Amino acid sequence: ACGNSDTGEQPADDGKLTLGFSQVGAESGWRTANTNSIKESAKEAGIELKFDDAQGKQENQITAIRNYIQQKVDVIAFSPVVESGWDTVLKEAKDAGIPVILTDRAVDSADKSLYKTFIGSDFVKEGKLSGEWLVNETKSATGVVNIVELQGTTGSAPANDRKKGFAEAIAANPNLKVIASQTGDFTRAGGKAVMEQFLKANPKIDVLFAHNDDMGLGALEAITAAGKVPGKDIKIITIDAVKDGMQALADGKFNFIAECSPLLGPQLMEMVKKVKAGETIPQRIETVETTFTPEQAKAALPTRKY
Ligand code: GYE
Repeated sequence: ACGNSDTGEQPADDGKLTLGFSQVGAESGWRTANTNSIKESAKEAGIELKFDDAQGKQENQITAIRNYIQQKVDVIAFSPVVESGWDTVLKEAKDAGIPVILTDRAVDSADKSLYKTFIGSDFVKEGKLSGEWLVNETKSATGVVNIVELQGTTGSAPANDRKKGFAEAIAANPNLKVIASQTGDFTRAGGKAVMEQFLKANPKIDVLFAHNDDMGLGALEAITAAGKVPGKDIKIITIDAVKDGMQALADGKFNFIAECSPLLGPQLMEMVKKVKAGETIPQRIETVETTFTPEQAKAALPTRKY
């Protein structure tokens, strides 16, 4: 960072790069692992990190980004809670000459010059892989298969894209029907509360598709309380593959998980350095990930880092 700071803070004039990062919040196990990854890798890379937790609110993220612009950080990175509504603040950063990197979630801005790159998963693919597993699992089923869906945070890229990918995949079998779909906001409490309503309103639920592990874990409580056996009476598909989710899968309470890696820190720090050095970087950096069955979860758990 350079120049005088009028915020009362000491400017970092030790030659260190300063990164301002605005995080979504602390809604899930995934998010905690993501925050840890960013903090640890900043330290390892010798980058000074200014970190803000927006508590799930877009307006808090916009405020944090404006503060980073004022503080003249070298690079701004953030995980946008929802997809739309970013053009104005992104233009402000661009006009101030501060490069922006998107991590984890995308924005829907038409002007791609507003950010340098987007590092993160292909959420449509995660939804598709989940749906394809179900199509294969139910290929010999004769009657209608009733599915309930717990969506992530309304308006967020992972909720929009996972829903889309799943719907596209299950269209392959007209017997697969989504009978209810609502947001559980990516939290355990949300997953539990919405699953309770689903169970009350629908006597026959065959499958739960939850947009993340945490909502699936919350739903487990509702399912058990309703006297049903998770993983058997109701098959459960989730996304993320954090430790608690993997444990539920290994225990046979979940049936399938599409992985979404939260370990984005090292790539982010690498790109921060490249951007500052004036190197061109790819517009899109896609995270490599896999899927897990119960057997694969058992094998992977002992060395799972998050
Ligand atoms: O799947 C969920 C978290 O944006 C990929 O956000 C992330 C999602 C993740 O709350 O657990």
